[in-house]
Amino acid sequence: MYTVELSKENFGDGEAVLDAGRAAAFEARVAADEFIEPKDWMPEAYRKTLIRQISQHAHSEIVGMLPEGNWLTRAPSLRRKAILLAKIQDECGHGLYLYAAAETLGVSREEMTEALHAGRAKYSTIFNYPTLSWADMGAIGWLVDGAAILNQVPLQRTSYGPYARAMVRICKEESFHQRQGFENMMQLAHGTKAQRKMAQDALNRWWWPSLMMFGPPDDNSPNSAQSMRWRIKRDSNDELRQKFIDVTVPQAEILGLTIPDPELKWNAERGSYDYGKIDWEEFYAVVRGEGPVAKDRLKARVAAWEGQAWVREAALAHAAKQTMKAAA
Ligand code: FAQ
Repeated sequence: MYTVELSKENFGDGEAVLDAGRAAAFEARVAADEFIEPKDWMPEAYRKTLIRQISQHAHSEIVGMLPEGNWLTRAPSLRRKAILLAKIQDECGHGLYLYAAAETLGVSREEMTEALHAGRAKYSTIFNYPTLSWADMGAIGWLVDGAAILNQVPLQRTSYGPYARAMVRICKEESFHQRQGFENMMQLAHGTKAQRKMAQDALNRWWWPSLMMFGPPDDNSPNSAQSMRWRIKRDSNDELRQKFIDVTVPQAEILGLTIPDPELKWNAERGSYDYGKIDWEEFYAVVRGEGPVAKDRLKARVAAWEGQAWVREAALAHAAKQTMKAAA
C-alpha cells in the first residue's frame, strides 16, 4: 500500500516536471521560429486556440462561397462566369486545406461542421452581407480578398506547420482573386455612367465591413496577446487594418472611386492614412449572428450538409468495399 501511494505521488510530480520541461522546450522552439508539428508536444491551450482559429478560417472560406455563388448564373459574359467559377472553387479548396490542417490537431471535420451549424463556431462577419449587384463581385475580389491576403501573408509564418503550409498556396490564389476583382472594378469604373455608379455603390457598401474583417481594435482583442506570444498571429488587428487602408486608398484613386470616409486623410507624420470611426456596434451585432443575411447563410450551409449526406454515405460505402476487396 505504502509503495503504491509513494509511486503515485512520484508519478504526479514526475508528470509536472516533465510538463514544465516540455512547455519550456515548446516556448523555446516557438521563440526560435521553428514550426510546431502535429506529433510534437504542445500546451492544450495552444491546441485549442489553433482549432478555434483554423476552423473559423475554414468555415469562412466555405460560407464565403455563398455571396459570390449568388451571381454565377448572372455573370455578364462567359469569361466573367469562368473566372468567378474558378475563384469560388478555389475558396472551396481553401476550406478543405484548412479543415485538414485543423484535423491534425485531433478534431474531426464532423465536429467542426457541427459547431458551425450549432452556432458555437464563428465565420468572418464579411459574409453576412448581401451581394446586391454585379459590381459586388468586383468589390469582394478587390476588397475582401485584398483584406484576406494582408491577414494571411503573415500566417504563412504562423508557428503551426500544417496551418503555415496551407497558407502558402492559399495566398497565391488569393492574389489572383484580388487582381480579378480589381480588374472587374476597373472595367466598371471606366464603363458607362450606370456601371460607374454601380461600382461606387459597391465600394460604399463593402468598405466598412472589409475594415471589420481584421477583428476588434487591439485594446479590445482578448485573444491577441497570447496568440502573438505563441506566434500564431504575427501582426495585430489594427496593424493589418492600417496596412490595408494604406495600400487600398491609392487603388481607389486609380479607379477614380471615392472611399466613403470623409475623415480619411494622409498623415505625413505617421506615413499612413488617418481614418474615421468604425461602427463597432455593428461589428459585434454581426459577430452575434445578427448580420443582414446571417440566418440565410447558416440555413444554406445546413441544407447543403443534410441534403448531401447521401454523397458522404456513398463515398464511405465505396471505400469500405475497396478495403474489403483489397483484403480478399
Ligand atoms: N468575424 O481576440 P480577437 C476570406 C471574433 S477568409 C467574425 O481579435 P483573434 C477568404 C474572434 O473570433 C476570412 N468573428 O480574435 C475569402 C473572437 O471570438 P472567439 C477569414 C470575428 O482570433 C474571400 C472575438 O471576435 N480569415 O475572406 C472577427 O485573435 C472571399 C475577439 O477577436 C481568417 O479567419 C470577424 N471578422 O483575431 C473567401 C483569418 N474578428 O473566437 C471567400 C485567420 C474577430 O474568441 C470570398 N483568422 N472575431 O469566440 C485570424 O487572423 C483571426 O482569427 C482574426 C481574429 C484576425 C479574424
